Amino acid sequence: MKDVITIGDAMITLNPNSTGPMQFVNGFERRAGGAEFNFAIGCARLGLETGWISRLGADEFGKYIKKFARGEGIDTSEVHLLEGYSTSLNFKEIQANGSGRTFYYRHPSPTEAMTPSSLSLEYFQGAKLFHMTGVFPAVTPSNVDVLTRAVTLAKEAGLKVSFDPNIRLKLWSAEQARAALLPLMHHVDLLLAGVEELELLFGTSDENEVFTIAQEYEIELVAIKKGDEGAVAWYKGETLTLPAVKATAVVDTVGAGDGFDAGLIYGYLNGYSLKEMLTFATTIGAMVVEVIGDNEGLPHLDDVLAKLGHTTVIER
Ligand code: KDG
Repeated sequence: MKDVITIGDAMITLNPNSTGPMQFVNGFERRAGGAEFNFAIGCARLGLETGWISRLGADEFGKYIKKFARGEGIDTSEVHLLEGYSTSLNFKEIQANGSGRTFYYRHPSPTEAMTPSSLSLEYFQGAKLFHMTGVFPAVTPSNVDVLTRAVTLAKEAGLKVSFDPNIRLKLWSAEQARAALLPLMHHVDLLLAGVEELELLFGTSDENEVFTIAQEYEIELVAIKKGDEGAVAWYKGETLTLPAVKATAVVDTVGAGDGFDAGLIYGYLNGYSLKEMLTFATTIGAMVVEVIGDNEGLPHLDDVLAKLGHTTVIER
């Protein structure tokens, strides 16, 4: 029985082997990434039974990504390799401080072959939570209808719905994002967003205003991710602000938000208190930025428990 289901594109990620402007990078390492794919890996490493719905090209890269997901223990029965499509690519630029830019080669994305009827109610039945992000509908306009169908099926099957807007302005405009994402907000139980995304969606990132808007949408939990300033969350009438967990070294910030989401949802599904949930999520976010790659730093459950001082690691 699955705990968590998500839907999204995945890409071969080309990680630069030197920092600085991408046009001067001479070598890249082949890895894999994609917001929802990273999230699925994060959940699986924490021990959640995770299903990922996607389409990849029937090429060497598609085969690699599907095997990678399977190797992480993710259910890939709804990941199909399609002839006539190339698996998407993502070239990364990384600055010396770990921040960076992304250069996508994902048009057309194999996920554009999906239609609402590609989804079945059975796949959602028995699961606990459906996680969606703003990347999947941004990749191709027809994915908005697919996502709407997915969230409708999830609700019909009684799942909670979590949503990370993950707004990528390289993929669509702010207006397009608002038009597609705001109608989905009525289905959302957990909103996990960055400050700029809240500004873009709601016209404010003021915490009290955001929490009031969330109540109008009947959202149960809101977590605002503030990067190195930590996070603030609101749940069952309680508001909590936590400082960022200090990373030993910030080498690559991509994927931290996906790790945060996986951690928060792990805590939510395991009945954690707000403080425990947010601590777990921010700790994972900090662990991700210490490792190069979009998902290589996503920890296993034991690693997080050790980092939080709940267990000890025997190294030799
Ligand atoms: O959240 C991490 C993702 O941003 C990265 O793995 C790939 O940019 C990406 C995307 O659009 O999914």
